[in-house]
Amino acid sequence: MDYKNILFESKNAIAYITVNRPKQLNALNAETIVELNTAITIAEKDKSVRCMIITGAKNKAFIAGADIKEFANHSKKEGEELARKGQELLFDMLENCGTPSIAAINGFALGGGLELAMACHIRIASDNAKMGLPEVSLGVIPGYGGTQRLANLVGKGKAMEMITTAGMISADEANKWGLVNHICQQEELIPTAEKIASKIMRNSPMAIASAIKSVNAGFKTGVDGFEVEKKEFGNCFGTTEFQEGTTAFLEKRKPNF
Ligand code: DAK
Repeated sequence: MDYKNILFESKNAIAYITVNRPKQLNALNAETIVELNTAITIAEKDKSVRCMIITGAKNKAFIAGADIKEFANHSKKEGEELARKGQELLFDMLENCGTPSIAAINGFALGGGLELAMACHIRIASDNAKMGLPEVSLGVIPGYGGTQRLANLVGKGKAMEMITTAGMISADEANKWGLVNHICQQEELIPTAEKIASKIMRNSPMAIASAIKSVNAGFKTGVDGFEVEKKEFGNCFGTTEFQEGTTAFLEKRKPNF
């Protein structure tokens, strides 16, 4: 598969997905969204891939938002359709993907860029990173799930402030607010993501996928997260991974998932 806007490689059970438009600070255009969807779908289907790390090329930006040149001329109807399609194609599918994803935020993560990071399961940032949802400064609102996911992550009050001021926050503030889980120096960003990935990869992929589904269920309107958890818990029983996990414990050895 040839990609124009992203780099995609799998190594040691990790899929590395890098948005590669550094001249535009890795701004997300429609083609990039389709390529990301393709890469994530391939990574999810590949059972040898146990974790994804998503980042931006070079050291200035993770993703500086949706490509402003591209979305400047949409009509009202097109806007709603594109938001719906984009959310389904990339942001929702990434959040609901059974393979865990880590956003390695290596610089500006703005607008659609922060929305993509928020759709990942875990976020870490380099200490130079800056994050914000500046959409209202352009006369739009976050359209890729940002109003919902930011409020879920940092609480309604802080989300309201970030969205209505259109301001940026530092990596340090993002860490204090719970928007990112860890911060580190830029050269440590990918190694830190890999360390988290290696911890994840010791565990049962099937149970991880069930856990992701259960956690996400609690944030969906009209879905009872506790019910989903009970069902997913039950589904784990009788699986070879559950057998391996419990047998390994009783035999005092590491499980081989
Ligand atoms: N789109 C297109 N090009 C961008 C860009 C963006 N978002 N961000 C940066 N660039 C380009 C710049 O135009 C510049 O290109 P040249 O002029 O060199 O050709 C190059 O990247 C370098 O940028 P700067 O020269 O501006 O670099 P600085 O260091 O001076 O400033 C900056 C860095 C990140 C503060 C600045 O570039 C900036 O403010 N960028 C824009 C940030 C922003 O407002 N992003 C968009 C947020 S709104 C939708 C759903 C969702 C959305 C849209 C549509 N639909 C459903 C349709 C989401 C919208 C957003 O993301």
